[in-house]
Amino acid sequence: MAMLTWTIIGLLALCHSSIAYTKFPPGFTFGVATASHQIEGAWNVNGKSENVWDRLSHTRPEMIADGTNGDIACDSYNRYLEDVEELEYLGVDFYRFSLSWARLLPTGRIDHVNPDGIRYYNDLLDALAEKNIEPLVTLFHWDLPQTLQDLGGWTNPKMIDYFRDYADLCFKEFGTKIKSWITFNEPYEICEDAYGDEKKAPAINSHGVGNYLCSDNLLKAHAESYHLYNETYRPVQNGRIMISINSIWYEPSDPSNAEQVVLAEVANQFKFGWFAHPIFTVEGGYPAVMVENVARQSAAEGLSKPRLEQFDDYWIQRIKGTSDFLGINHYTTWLVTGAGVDPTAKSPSWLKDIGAVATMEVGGDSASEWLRVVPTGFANLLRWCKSSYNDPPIYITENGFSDLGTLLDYDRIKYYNDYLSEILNVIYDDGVNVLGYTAWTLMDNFEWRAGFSERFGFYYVNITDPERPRTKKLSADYYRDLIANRELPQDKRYKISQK
Ligand code: GBH
Repeated sequence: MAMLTWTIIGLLALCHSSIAYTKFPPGFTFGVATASHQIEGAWNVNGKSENVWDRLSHTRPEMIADGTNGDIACDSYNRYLEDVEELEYLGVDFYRFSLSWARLLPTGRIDHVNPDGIRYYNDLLDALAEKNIEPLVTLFHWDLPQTLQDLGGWTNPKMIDYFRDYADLCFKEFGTKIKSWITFNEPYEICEDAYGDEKKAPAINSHGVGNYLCSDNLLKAHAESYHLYNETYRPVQNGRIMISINSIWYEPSDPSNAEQVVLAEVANQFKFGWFAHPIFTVEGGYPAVMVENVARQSAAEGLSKPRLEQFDDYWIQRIKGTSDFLGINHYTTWLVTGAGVDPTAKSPSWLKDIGAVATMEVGGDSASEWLRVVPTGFANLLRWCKSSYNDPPIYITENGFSDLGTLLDYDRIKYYNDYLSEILNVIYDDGVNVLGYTAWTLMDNFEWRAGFSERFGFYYVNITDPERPRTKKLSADYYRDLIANRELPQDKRYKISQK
């Protein structure tokens, strides 16, 4: 009997290990990401104007954890060839980086193009082409020209035209070299953290109001630049264009608690659905539950009009379907514990409008308070995206892990390994159409309000040395092996035991 039991356990173990996928499907591509303000430096050099992060870090340095700023950052403006060497070592198929609006258009508007900005990005693009690394380029990764912020930034409807003009310039100047575009990086962070709160520059903190003005304008600006590309540039340039939406994925703390299940879905609609629903669903527009909740709260506040209103039919149609792929930035999962107002919520606010309380007490930790290690949450998010958005083709446009900068970064390796393993699970078991993966990030860089205190890179950057030397971490070798073999590395030196 004992013998039989052991045989069965052995067989089960065998079966189990044979379903731990390690190989990526043919055609799956790998890249690594950065963003202009986090790496370039040269903040006031050769015609670049001030952006909202320059302004915040210079005038309110106490708002940056370690008092650093993006003045020099990784000095990629001068050292981009070192960046390209690192990319070559990793062996990536593509490099995701962003363009600095204030470097290209110092007034923010199209009236004056800065030739040095055009030159800089052409030099970078040529260096990438020489190494056969495809560019995946973000138009807006948070560094708004201060001139446009002075006019209200994303709360001003004129931003729809200004962004379209900026996109037009980029398509025209770089479109023969760039075949893959991302309009916005993480609209949630822009609207909620920067306008509805003070977690990001310009730190407007117009909670419950500015955040929704922002989303109205940002989604329209996205749609207008998509249509411009689609109608004017795509026929000759043959590229593709998408948006990258970020998630904190919410799960019920107790999956058998029906109220928590419903509230986790509400939270996901407020977070991911806020920007995904208008673009990726058949009906379009903001999620119904979001419109209803904000209307109910607004009425209770005695307002004659809700703080967020549904788009009219023209805009619902105009915004719908304006992304060739669903770009997902994903790092972590939080747990919904029940109904109510989160104790940290301001009034009014997006957080109060949700009407749910969440906790970060889940998974392993990282150097970032908000980032908990929950690989299964990634699989759940991806399955949810497949069913909520009609099985879209998906690119993971960011995923990564922070520590304090150690070179033997086993925790980062394990994070990548476990999250990538979940991607394989959903590809093979659930048919989720994930086509590519982007790791955040190439090298330690200016991590916004965390400064350089939280580090996400494959390369360590010494920011006390003017040469900004970069030192390879062990995770760089892990990612290089992964890409070379299109398979999760098994090598003992990474200290990961495959399932
Ligand atoms: C990405 O944002 C960015 O695109 C990238 O530039 C950045 O360097 C990278 O991730 C690493 O952070 O605890 O309530 O203050 C990730 C989005 C930003 C979501 C921080 C959670 C903190 C929430 N995350 N945010 S809170």
